[in-house]
Amino acid sequence: MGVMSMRICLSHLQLWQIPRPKIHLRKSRSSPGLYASPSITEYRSSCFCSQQAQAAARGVLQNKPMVKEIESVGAFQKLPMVMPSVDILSSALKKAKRVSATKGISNIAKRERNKAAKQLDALMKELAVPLRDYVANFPNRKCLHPYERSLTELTLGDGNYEKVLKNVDALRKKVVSAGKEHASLCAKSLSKREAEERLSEGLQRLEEVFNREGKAVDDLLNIAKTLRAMPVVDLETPTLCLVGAPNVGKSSLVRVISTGKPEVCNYPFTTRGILMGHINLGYQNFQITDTPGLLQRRDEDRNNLEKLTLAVLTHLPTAILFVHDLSGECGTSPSDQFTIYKEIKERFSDHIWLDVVSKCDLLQTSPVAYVTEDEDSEHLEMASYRKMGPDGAIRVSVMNEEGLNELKDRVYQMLVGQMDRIKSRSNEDNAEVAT
Ligand SMILES: Nc1nc2c(ncn2[C@@H]2O[C@H](COP(=O)(O)OP(=O)(O)OP(=O)(O)O)[C@@H](O)[C@H]2O)c(=O)[nH]1
Ligand SMILES: [Mg+2]
Repeated sequence: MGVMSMRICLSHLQLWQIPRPKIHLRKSRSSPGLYASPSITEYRSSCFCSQQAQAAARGVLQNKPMVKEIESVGAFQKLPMVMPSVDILSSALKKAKRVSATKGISNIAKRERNKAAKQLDALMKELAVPLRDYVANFPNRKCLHPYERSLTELTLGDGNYEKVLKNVDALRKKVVSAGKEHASLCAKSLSKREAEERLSEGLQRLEEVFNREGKAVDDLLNIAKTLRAMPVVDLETPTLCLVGAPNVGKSSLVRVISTGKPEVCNYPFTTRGILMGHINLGYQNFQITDTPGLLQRRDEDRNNLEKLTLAVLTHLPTAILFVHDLSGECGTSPSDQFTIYKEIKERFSDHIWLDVVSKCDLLQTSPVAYVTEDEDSEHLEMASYRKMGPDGAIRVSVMNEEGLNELKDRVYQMLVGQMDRIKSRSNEDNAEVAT
């Protein structure tokens, strides 16, 4: 298919970003349906019986996987809907207060203590059951696809996911214990008045417990919201990932090779998250991701934005479009970009790869030399890199449109190559299953 005849349209963009105060970021429309992945492995059945739920809950809390390792993504889109703690409490109180005494008890004191015990029991269950279900139905982080596991760590902080689930379960236990204690006191009341007083004490105590520690539920609600907003990626769809130092022109190229409109600005780390786009080429679907820039430094010193880029490259089968800016404009010297490039290339040597020298409108005479560059360097590879980029790199400019058609052609070839890899991998998997 000729590139000119291709209809490249980014029909959907999803962006997850680490917030930076004061800077307005455009967020594109989302339509998660477009990403429905046929390959998503169910990690839990839609109907969870109570025993299964409890077993799974124990698994989460003891950090033990209850099911086999999940090899696909999409878990965040299946997280249970969590109700705000105030809503759980007010709905539970309403339901509990509607509970009446068992029919046929004629003794007033007996009837009253029966009603009081039943109301407290109902309140305890109305509060505890949703908490138990949340703990059971949030997946064990160890069962997540490694990409989603990394996102959880980078977004929520290490261990916070489990910590919040533990707090929710601790609240559930306190509710159950307080509920049982007060229901049993009610059942022992000797008069109508005593039963009424014990009921009121019990309701108050359960309310206090829930109000004091209900924040755990709200924390869980926020976790679910954050995770659900993460970009959805389909592992069976070929994906192109733009990588390079900050400010080299990655997002500008995404805007050119698709109709996606990530923000472009002349400062580093404009892109603050993984932007996932969807490209339609004729009848074929491809994905494109724009990532935050990488600096030349050790992994331990990298910020979460850089870690996010590395998580994509490590865990998703993407083709890489590595962008080099030799113009001196981006703020990272060519020699530093060379070091980053060598490191990333070595680490991800098995990925389908294309090098692009960007902003070539600024390179028409000769590349701008950095004062820090050693012009007499004997390092030939480096010297050649400074002028031309890596061997085989194509030169492009979004300003004067130089090289863009070749770029689109090459991107298409890469994505088709990626598609072949996905197919042959899935054939191998099928063959393995058959033997
Ligand atoms: N002259 C020229 N400027 C360009 C070209 N491509 C991008 N730029 C400029 O370079 C700057 C950075 O572009 P972005 O596309 O935001 O770069 P990025 O790599 O996505 O940056 P981060 O998201 O911060 O890592 C912007 O000011 C662009 O206008 C080009 O081909 N020629
Ligand atoms: Mg960008």
